Amino acid sequence: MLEYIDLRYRPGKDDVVTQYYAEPDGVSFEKACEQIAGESSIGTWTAISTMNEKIAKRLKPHVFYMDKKSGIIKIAYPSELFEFGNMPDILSSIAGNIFGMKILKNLRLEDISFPKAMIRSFKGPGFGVNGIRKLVKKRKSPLLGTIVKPKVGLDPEQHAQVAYEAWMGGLDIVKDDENLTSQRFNQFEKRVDKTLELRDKAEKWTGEKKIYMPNVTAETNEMIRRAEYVKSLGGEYMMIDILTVGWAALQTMREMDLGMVIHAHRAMHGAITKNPKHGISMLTIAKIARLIGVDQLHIGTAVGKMEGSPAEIEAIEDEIEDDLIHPNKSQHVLEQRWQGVKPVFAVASGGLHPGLVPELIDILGTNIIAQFGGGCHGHPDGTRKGAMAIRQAVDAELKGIPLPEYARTHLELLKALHKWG
Ligand code: CAP
Ligand code: MG
Repeated sequence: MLEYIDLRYRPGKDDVVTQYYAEPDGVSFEKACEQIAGESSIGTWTAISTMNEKIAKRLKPHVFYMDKKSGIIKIAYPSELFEFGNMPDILSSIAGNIFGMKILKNLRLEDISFPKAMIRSFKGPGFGVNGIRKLVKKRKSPLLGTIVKPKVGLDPEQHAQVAYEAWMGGLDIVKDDENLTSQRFNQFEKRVDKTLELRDKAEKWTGEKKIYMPNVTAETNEMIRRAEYVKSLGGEYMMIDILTVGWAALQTMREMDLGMVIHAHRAMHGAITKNPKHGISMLTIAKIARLIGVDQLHIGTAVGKMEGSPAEIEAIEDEIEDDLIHPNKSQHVLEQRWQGVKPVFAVASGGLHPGLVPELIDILGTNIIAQFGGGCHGHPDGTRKGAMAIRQAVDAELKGIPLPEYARTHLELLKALHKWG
């Protein structure tokens, strides 16, 4: 009989460590812990004749912490259990069958910590925060962007024109929406041609670096083809809906080493992260995305239309940006030493408008990419003025001037505040 619970065990440097929240259904908490540890590693529902002491000794996990009251369990898995550099394999173990076991009412993977050697088996971000700041030529202030709206519906010319207006109004970045790929009325290649053409024009007129992030999300080979197309036209970025394409596809895009920045949109994360008792935390998803190697990741806004408490979002931001070893600083559940893996740029997007800028910067700081969709194109005087209002709000905040005061001499901001508060 295998026994996984060992509260005296201390995780070693080669262990993968996970933290779960678990609610048993009809069994004791101890039994639930045993089953979670077993099903996610070498066990099954009953003792088996094919198991032997040798396998068990080498590969068995240890439940080294459990607290019935809070439902928290921590498990250390020997890293030999997993194929390095293979994220689907790792997740099929520690985030696989266990979510479907009848003996659990709820189960949530709250956090995960990877050992150094496993971290090294993934590429990590190619650019990271510093690489992107160098590319955009903005050293300190937040990078400002918009999402072309309506999400889907414009043709390539209209799309490019909206992008142009946003750049001319002062934004650094324009991106496609998560559900715009290559629709019949807005084909990928045509859109990229037109939009990059107007990007060049906007750069010429403004003297500023302008970024376009085309959504390459598709079947993997098609995604590669689209990314290569963007690169052939002088585009530096690709946007990927990382959860709908899947981790293996994302990993392929990173391993291709195209020398392009990867912007990670997290569409569908709510299906996995939203229930606080079940699923996988956004923190865990963010760690996996960083390990595979996205450069920018949507983490929520704390103040906008989407899910996520300020504390949770700050913790995720800290985690994806932490490239140093701060043994005591971590607010996270499990400490992970990233050892030189580049930090990821945090993207705040969803329901943002100029009036929310002070609160946003107060919570997340200035080392963020802030994106305004409706909060740009919904401006009473259109996209360009909307972009101007956003830039004015950020300028005011960086100068320490209250928005209503700054708006007295900045009409675009005044109109935005009037509309959205
Ligand atoms: C923002 C956005 C983003 C969501 C995603 C949108 O537009 O482009 O996809 O915010 O949320 O379509 O809604 P708005 P998250 O500025 O018009 O809201 O970053 O939390 O995953
Ligand atoms: Mg969107």
